[in-house]
Amino acid sequence: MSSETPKIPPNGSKNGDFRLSDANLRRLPGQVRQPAYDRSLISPGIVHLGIGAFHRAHQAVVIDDLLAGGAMDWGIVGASLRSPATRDALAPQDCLYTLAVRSGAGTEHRIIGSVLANEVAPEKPGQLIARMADPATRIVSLTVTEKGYCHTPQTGDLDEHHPDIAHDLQNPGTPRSAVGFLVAALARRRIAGAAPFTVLSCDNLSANGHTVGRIVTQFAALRSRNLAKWIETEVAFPSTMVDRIVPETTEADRSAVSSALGMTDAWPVVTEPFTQWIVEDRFPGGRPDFAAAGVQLVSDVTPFEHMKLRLLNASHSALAYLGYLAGHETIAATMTDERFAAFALQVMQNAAPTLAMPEGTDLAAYSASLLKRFSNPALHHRTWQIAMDGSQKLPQRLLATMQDRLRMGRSIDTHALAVAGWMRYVTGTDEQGRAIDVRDPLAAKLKAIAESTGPVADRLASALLEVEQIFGTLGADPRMRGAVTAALEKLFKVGAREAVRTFRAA
Ligand code: CS2
Repeated sequence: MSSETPKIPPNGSKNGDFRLSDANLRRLPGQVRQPAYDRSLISPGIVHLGIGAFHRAHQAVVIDDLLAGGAMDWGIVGASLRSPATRDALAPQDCLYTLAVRSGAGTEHRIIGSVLANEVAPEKPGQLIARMADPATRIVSLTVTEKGYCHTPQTGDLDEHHPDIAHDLQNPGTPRSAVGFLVAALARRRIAGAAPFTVLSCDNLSANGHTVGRIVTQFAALRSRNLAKWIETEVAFPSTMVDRIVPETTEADRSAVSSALGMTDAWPVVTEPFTQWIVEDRFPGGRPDFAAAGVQLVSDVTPFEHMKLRLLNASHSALAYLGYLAGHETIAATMTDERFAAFALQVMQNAAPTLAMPEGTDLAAYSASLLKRFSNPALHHRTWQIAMDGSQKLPQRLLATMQDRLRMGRSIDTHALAVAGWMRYVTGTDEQGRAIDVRDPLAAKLKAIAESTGPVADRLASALLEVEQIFGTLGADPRMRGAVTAALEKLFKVGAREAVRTFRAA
């Protein structure tokens, strides 16, 4: 989810005089797949909050398929809640962009046309609320990342003291947070006597639908009891499991894609061949025929969500912290060290007994496919990018599994090494003494803790385990303290590479 404005001249003069646009589609090389529908006939049915790379490589592609199948009133209006960069890059391109699917076998380019407009929330918050309040909007979906929910990850409750939440309660007509926008638009619909939209969270949160429903209702209750009641009874918040690896787009990606197109695309997205979307089928206001585009519709997404968070995202985070500390820039590079790959598999295998999957789910095959995906040499997925926002990610990725394993009387040593990797990482200094650019809403607090304890494993581990927003009651468990302290001691002593290489679970 890029935030930098791409350095592309507005006239696209890097690649001849052409810029990707509706008018220039006819100039594209034959092998570049194009929207198979007349874009001028499409109208919006979805507002998407947080139009970053992930959305554009995942949900927007599904919608592109559905538009080609005739679902003409399900186009997307994207919204950025912070920066105008996406709008600035895509507006001169009629919101078209390239999906570049990369594997060892090469790259396939496809132009996606399902995004019809881009709102920039801070510029015109009222306009975004009006779009969401328009009865034509039947779904409001979100990819605002874990921290975008302004909640306490450990409990799933709204963080009433979050500065954006405090602001939005004071200024309900000009909100900043996703939650503030959802509640403002729902309130508008309620007053107008209109049916609500369905809220579709597509972030890697545990029980994402349930969680966003709870946060929205808690926020609404701070405004009006009746509004909260109406939301509770009328609004559907289906949970979803989303999966596609989408690294941040780089300058190199932009120029490679633009060369392949023979014209400039200021903001393509680059991804892997794999894509999966599992959605709970609760859409009182209607939905497109998702299944026609390969989306799996289920009545309860929880087991799949847990499987993905505890196998994919957990091992991803483990590789990110330990791989970064060992000097690896990308996940694929980390995976070339077979001890790291074995460690990632061990994280997955440790999570498996904590899952209750529907019959026929083959977790071993799923794990094997994850290892393959992580090893995709064509994806430049930085360990640093995945290491971001650990305070928001650890609970659902690693800690929930540890809690379950402790309950089952099993060892937590494998996960403890991953958590210790995070602790070592958030000290802000790497193994060579260089600064780490730690991005996390709690970065300052974590750094202050690390400075106060110094690099002393037992003191640092104890102090970090006391951060309740992250660890809850697990932090006080002596078995947790013991395992994490031992792992951190080892990390300080021998470094991440050696700690992983010599790791043997008890
Ligand atoms: C990654 C995810 O950045 C991260 O934290 O673990 O974005 C991951 O790539 C996706 O969830 C894959 O579906």
